[in-house]
Amino acid sequence: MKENVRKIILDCDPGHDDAVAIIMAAKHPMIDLLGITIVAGNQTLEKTTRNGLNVVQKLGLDVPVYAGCGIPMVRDRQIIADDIHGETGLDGPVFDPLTREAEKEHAVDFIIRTLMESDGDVTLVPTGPLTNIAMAMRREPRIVDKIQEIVLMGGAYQLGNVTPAGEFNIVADAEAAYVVFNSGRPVVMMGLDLTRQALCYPEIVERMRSIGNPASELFADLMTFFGKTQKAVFGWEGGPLHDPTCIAYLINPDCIEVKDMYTEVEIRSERCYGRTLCDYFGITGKEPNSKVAVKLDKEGFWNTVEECLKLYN
Ligand SMILES: [Ca+2]
Repeated sequence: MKENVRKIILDCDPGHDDAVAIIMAAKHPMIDLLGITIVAGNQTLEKTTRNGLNVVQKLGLDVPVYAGCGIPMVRDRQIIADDIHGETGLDGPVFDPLTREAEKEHAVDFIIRTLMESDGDVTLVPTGPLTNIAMAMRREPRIVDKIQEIVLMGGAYQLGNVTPAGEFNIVADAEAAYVVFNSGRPVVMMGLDLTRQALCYPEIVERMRSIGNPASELFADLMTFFGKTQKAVFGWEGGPLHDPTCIAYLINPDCIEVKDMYTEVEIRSERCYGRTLCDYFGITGKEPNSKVAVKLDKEGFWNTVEECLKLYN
């Protein structure tokens, strides 16, 4: 039984959907959440760190939180997604005054230390820009062979969301994404092609709220706000639950169909900067370096979300 437990580091930029990923990962018996590392993305590092701490404090989670990188590796300006996540980066729920603090150790150092001390059995789960992960790989290249798998949210083989070509997490630090996809370690990519199949409609919000515990209430408060901004920006009736698809894949891989593809990240183009070029048809003849998610079993996915929320009863 124990060998089915996945040790993970959740590297995130909370963020509404990141918050749900934290909720799902923290209590599930198949996941051993070693730490939460924070990166700038949906909001500034100061705000995303605060948001991560607010979530663990609210739910009384005994998991360390590490602040990481606040600016991308190469690009000059950090892009944020305040149109989607609001001024705080986690608008909607009301949190008590914050007393939880981030660990003293830098997120990049924690990632390196944890991997170097491991038996090669740690999976990285990045759900924000890939700055922390790429910085760790460059700072200590010996960690690369120690990574069991990288299950990330980012990219798209079809349509982007911050540019026609690009998805937010990759565009926010495409050089970092380039490093990660070229690392030689197996990457599982939950891109927009998949996450747009995970629209959290109002009836799903109510289904989860009716579980009636602190986690389900937080989920519902988060998704109610997220649904409003998604409708304003993209015209959808529900927000795509991007980041939690990574956690669902680890718990219930049958609910997500993946396809082997060679993927590289465009870093030189002006218009297509941050494009994930996923070779769906194998046109390049290059050996696949990624499993790209293509199809979501919606009922299986929502059942997994529900199962995770019920663990807080
Ligand atoms: Ca995120």
